[in-house]
Amino acid sequence: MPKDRKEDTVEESPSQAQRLLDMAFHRATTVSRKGKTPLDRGRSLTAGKIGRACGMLLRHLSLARAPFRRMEEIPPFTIALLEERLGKGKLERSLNRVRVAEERIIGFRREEEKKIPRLVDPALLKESLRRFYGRASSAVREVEADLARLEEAATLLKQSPHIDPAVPTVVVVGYPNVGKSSLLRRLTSASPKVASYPFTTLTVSIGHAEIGPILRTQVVDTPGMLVRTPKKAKVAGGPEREAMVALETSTGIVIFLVDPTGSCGWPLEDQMKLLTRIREAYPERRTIVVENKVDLMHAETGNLKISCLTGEGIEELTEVLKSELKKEHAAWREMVLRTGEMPQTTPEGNG
Ligand SMILES: Nc1nc2c(ncn2[C@@H]2O[C@H](COP(=O)(O)OP(=O)(O)OP(=O)(O)O)[C@@H](O)[C@H]2O)c(=O)[nH]1
Ligand SMILES: [Mg+2]
Repeated sequence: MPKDRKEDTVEESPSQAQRLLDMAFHRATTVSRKGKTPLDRGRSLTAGKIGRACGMLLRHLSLARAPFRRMEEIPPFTIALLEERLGKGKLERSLNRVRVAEERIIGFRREEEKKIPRLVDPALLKESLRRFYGRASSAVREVEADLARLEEAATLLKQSPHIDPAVPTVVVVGYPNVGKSSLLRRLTSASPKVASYPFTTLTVSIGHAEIGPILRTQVVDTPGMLVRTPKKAKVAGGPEREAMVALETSTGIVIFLVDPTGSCGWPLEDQMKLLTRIREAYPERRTIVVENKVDLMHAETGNLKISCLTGEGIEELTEVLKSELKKEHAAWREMVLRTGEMPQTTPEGNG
C-alpha cells in the first residue's frame, strides 16, 4: 500500500484516559441548574458540572487502585510474580502516581468551588469550568501509562495461581519433562496438562491434598528448570523464572523430581546439578529427591522411586510427605511457642 494513502489508515481508538475524560465530561452535561437568579443558576451549573466530573474521575481512578488496596493480603508469590512481570517497584509507583492524581483533582475542584460564589460574570464562570476540565485532563493524561499498568496488574492478579502462605506446602520442582505435572495429578485432584515435550507447564499450578496431620496441603507444580551458564541464565524465559519465584516465596517441603531414564531429554547428571544449586540456595528447606518413571528403569540409588504412569511408589511417597509435613508443622508450632509470633509464611494452626 502506498505510504501517502492516509485515508486508508485505521484510526486509533481513544486511550483509556481519553475515554475516562470523555465519559466524565459527558456526564457533567446532565447536571441541572438551580437558583432564583440567572447568576445563581450559572454558579450552580458550573459547580455542579465540576462536582459531577470530579466525582466520576475519582471513582474510576480509585477503582483502578482497588485490587491492590489490601496489599498485605496478596500472597508473597503473587507479589513477586507481579514484580517479575511488571518490573521491580513499578506497581507501587503507579499506585502512588494515581493516588496523587486523585488528590490533585480534588484540589482543583476545591479551588474552583472557592472562587465560584464570588464570580459575577458568566464568562468567568465558563472560564472556571474550562480551567477545571483542563487541569483535570492533564492530571489524568499524566497517569495514562500508570492506569494501563494497573489494568495489566489487575489481570495478572486475577489469573495468578494463589499459593497461600498460611497453608502447608509441597513444591514440586525439577528439569522439564520429568513428570512434575503427572505427579500433581497423582497427588491431588488437579489436572494440569501433561505432554511428552519439555516446557509443557508454563505457569505454576496448584492442587490440594489431604495429607498427614494437617487438614489441607497445597501441592505446587512448577515449570521445568534448567541449569544454565550464568550468561544463558540471564535470558532464561519467564516460566523458568516463575519456578524460581515459587521456590523463593513459598515455604514447606520441596520434592525434587528426577527422571533417571533420560527420557525427559536430559541426563541425570545435569538434573543433579540443579539439585545441588537448590540445596545451596535453600539449605534450610526440607528437600526430598524422588525418582520418577521407575516403570522404565530401576536403578539402585537409595532415593524414593515412583511411577506416575503406573502409580507405583505413590503410597510410599505420600507416607514420607505425611511424616515430613508433621516435622515441619512441629517445628512451626515450636517456633510460635518460643517467639509468641505467628510467622506470616508458615502454616496456620490447622493441624
Ligand atoms: N513411562 C513413564 N512416563 C511418564 C511418567 N510420568 C510422566 N511420564 C511422561 O513424561 C512426559 C512428561 O510428563 P509431564 O508430567 O508433562 O512432565 P513435567 O515435568 O510436568 O514437564 P514440563 O511441564 O514440561 O516441565 C509425559 O509424556 C508423561 O506421560 C512415568 O512414571 N513413567
Ligand atoms: Mg508440567
